[in-house]
Amino acid sequence: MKKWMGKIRTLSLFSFLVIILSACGKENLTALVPKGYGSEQSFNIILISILVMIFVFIVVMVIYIYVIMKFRQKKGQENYVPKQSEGNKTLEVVWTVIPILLLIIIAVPTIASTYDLADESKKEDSININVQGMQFWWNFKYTNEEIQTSQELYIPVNEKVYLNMMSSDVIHSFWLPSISGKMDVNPDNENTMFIEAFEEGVYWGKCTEFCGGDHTLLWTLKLLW
Ligand SMILES: [Cu+2]
Repeated sequence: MKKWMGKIRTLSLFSFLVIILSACGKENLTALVPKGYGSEQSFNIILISILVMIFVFIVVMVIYIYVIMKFRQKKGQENYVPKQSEGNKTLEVVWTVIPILLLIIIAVPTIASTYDLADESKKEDSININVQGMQFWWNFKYTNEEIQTSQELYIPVNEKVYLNMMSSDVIHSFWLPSISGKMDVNPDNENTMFIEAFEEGVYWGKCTEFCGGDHTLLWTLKLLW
């Protein structure tokens, strides 16, 4: 088989996979279309990180291509040794300081939103729900109302709702990708996080800890208004 035919076959296979896989997933089960407070914060940090990475990629590629073009060996220069730049203090300072600045650009919003999402100052005056993780389902107990639900969690729009989470067996991880970040649900200590949704709808949740054989089953959870 000719070489180019193999390349075309590989390319067709990958194009086919891209088309098929791009339709995967459920609506409201993605952190890339944020519809809640926590997921919006995560999404903004993802965007900042991608922009920083694109900036680094472009700068590196421009320098790389420029150096390849400008400093390639010319005819008659086989034994020519160009001026060596090792130990150049200015260059070393520049390529140490630039990554530090880029990391600060990512770190500041990340740390700010980590503290923001851990804020419990409004917990007392908000709806509190005790979440119990089990193999393989979730139980929701509204602490101020005499209501319990399982698998379906109902909350109001644009209001912070605090989830006090514990597991009755193994470690689970509670995640509503469109609404919030993840939180581990442990058997021996209570973890708290708040969720706030911006739009009415049905959202889906996942346990992201491999909590047992049936981990992949049943793990859909609805948020209804
Ligand atoms: Cu689980």
